[in-house]
Amino acid sequence: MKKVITYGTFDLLHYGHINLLRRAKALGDYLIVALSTDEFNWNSKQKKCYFTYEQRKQLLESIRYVDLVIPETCWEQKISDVREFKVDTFVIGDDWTGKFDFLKDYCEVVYLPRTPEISTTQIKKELGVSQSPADKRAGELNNG
Ligand code: C2G
Repeated sequence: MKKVITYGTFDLLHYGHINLLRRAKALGDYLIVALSTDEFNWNSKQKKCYFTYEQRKQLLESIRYVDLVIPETCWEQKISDVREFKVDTFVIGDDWTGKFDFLKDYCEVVYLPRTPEISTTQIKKELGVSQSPADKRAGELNNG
């Protein structure tokens, strides 16, 4: 069984996330999603999620491509995750290209093209939801 892992916040789940998860699953037989906890999002990504970890976990677990959801509590857990779950392939969007090449010593590393026109930050902005520092920065980058 070929095992794939990916990491993310997946807040306000949208079709860009689904496109990523569908393509990630197509690379193997079993897809693990390491879902950023509320604490990790706030402390390490300055992201304030609309949905709690438990709500985001429930949404991900209802997706046919997802086989297991585990918590992502820190940047440093990836190597131990790959080893513990005997992962063959690490997958993430190409906004992270190069950032996780160190995992090539442990598994295949694949950066997939993002779905360009949609993002949680954009949704929040268009709905007039108050933005966290990370949201503001992402918005500036998108408009840069
Ligand atoms: N994504 C995508 N297309 C979009 C939006 C997101 O392909 N329009 C992908 C991202 O590239 C990522 C996944 O969906 O692979 C989840 O995106 P986020 O929830 O924004 O996750 P991120 O904050 O990038 O967290 O340790 C890694 C981090 O936890 C990744």
